[in-house]
Amino acid sequence: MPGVLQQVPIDIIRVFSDVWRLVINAAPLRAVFLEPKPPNPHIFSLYPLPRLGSAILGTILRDRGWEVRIFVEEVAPIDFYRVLQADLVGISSITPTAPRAYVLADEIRKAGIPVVLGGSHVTWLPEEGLAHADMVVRGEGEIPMAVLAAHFEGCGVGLDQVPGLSWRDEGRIVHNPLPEEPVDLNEVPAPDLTLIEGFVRDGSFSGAVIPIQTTRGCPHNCAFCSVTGMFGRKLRRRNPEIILEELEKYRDSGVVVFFYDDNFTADRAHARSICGMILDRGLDLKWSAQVRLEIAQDEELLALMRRAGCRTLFIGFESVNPLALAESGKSQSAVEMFEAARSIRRAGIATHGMFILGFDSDGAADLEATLRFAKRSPIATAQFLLLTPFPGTRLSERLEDQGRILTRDWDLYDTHHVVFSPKLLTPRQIQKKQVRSHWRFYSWPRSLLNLARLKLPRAGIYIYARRINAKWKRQNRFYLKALKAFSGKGPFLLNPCSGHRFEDIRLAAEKARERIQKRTVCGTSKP
Ligand code: B12
Repeated sequence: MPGVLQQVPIDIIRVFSDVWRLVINAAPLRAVFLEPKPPNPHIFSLYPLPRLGSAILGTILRDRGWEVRIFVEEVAPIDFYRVLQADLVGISSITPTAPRAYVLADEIRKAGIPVVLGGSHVTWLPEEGLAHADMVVRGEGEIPMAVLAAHFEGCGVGLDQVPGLSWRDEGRIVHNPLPEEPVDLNEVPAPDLTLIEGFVRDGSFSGAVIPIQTTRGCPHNCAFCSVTGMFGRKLRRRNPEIILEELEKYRDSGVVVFFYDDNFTADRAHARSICGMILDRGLDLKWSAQVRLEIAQDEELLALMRRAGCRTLFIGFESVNPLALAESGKSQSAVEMFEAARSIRRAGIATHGMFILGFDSDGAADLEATLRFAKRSPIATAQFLLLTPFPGTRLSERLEDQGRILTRDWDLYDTHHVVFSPKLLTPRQIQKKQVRSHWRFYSWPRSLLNLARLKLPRAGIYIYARRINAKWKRQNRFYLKALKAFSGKGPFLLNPCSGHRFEDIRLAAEKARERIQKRTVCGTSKP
């Protein structure tokens, strides 16, 4: 890792550390990584997908001789016996999973085990993370983790030498500078997914969705996205040879690959050479990827992608409201969006459309128009997400300045709860619209139509989406009731003009829950 070599002679430290551990005949150090589960179900719960962070960092430590185990809660439950035997516990968090990450960190720290937090939430709020953990890694974790490992291996590396680390030095919080250079992706080991508990079943990956990254960074800078802040605007590519080596591991294994790039075709030549190599080597793989709309104009590349195994493309359409599109920094029209979905379907690839509700220019009619578009266009599956001001984004800064953030209950930051004050609608109106959009997109007639057309996997997704929607509504019964009260329409008599903020909604929801539970105990109401 060239960036590190300029700051710490890592290779020398590593050799020294290996020899030292041999001399003292030390047992290997043990690390456990945790990826906490989100508080609410979402459409992807059908396919438990780990993020790559823990797997990559775990592989780096394993290559240094550590014993590593990774628990991704959506894949398998955490084995706390293993956790309590660890010399270091790393916890990966995004905003909606931060509260659970903190609960886990508090408990593990109580047992005297050092905890380091990382990921796209604590990167922006390291002080918050340090209230629960010993250390926080900001930004990319590869370089910091390698140096931190050397620290734990006892070879004289101080915490002050770990780039990107936030930590406490005699009670004072210190934020070490970030690595001088972003990590060279060709130096990062391919993540060993067998380190993830429960990901391999009976020695096989069959049926799993395999995450692979071919690029990092995004040249665009959408106001609501935290990727550029984390990974930079410069696109970094992995050498196609290395990617193919990774793909070869899954030859004939019946897996589906999901390319985790923010835009798989950001560099079309790169995407083309990966597809070409998949075909040249006769790899019979099925895969999906996230792309931007423009790719649909390149029919040749679409056809090549299809031949190389592409089955679904995930596209951020965001909205059909031109003002909302301008707000999100996307220059695309509804006609172009429709045409794009049609070209992709013509190429034999399905489109998963991602829409965002809640831009400042979004009125009820705009949200309705977006839903209608989604239903009429050749989009196979869709998600309607609420605009969410994730820490570290321009959107979050703007709404904060305007005093429009309603809550910092991070578990509500899952794009399925309204967490800020929309401009043209009430929180309840927009929340209702989001829930209804899913019901109407995944309606029974549309589900049955897929069944009738023998599109069985798609029909399965529709039925699953309906179940998830129903589960979400059940789990959020009190939240929805309180939201109603907040809008002056429910029995709780909260006056929305009296400066009540979102915390009141939570409080009202809690009270309602207690009241209903009491009634249930007395037998006056059904549970
Ligand atoms: C794949 C993916 C998914 C998958 C799998 C998700 C999962 N298991 O969480 C699916 C499609 C299900 C999904 C869903 C969602 N996602 Co998503 N997703 C991604 C994506 C595209 C790739 C993740 C990845 O593996 N990246 C590559 C690896 C290498 O990065 P990494 O895991 O962050 O790890 C690096 C650092 O963060 C750090 N690090 C990470 N963990 C740790 C731990 C330690 C101890 C240390 C030291 C360092 C460290 O070091 C790592 C190596 O450099 C990212 C965008 C992106 N480019 O990262 C969005 C992203 C993570 N998703 C995001 C969001 C908002 C969501 C959703 C809430 C909404 C949605 N879009 O549907 C849901 C919620 C899911 C959930 N778990 O609650 C946001 C998170 C923002 C935030 N602040 O929380 C991101 C960043 C996208 C964005 N546009 O901003 N997602």
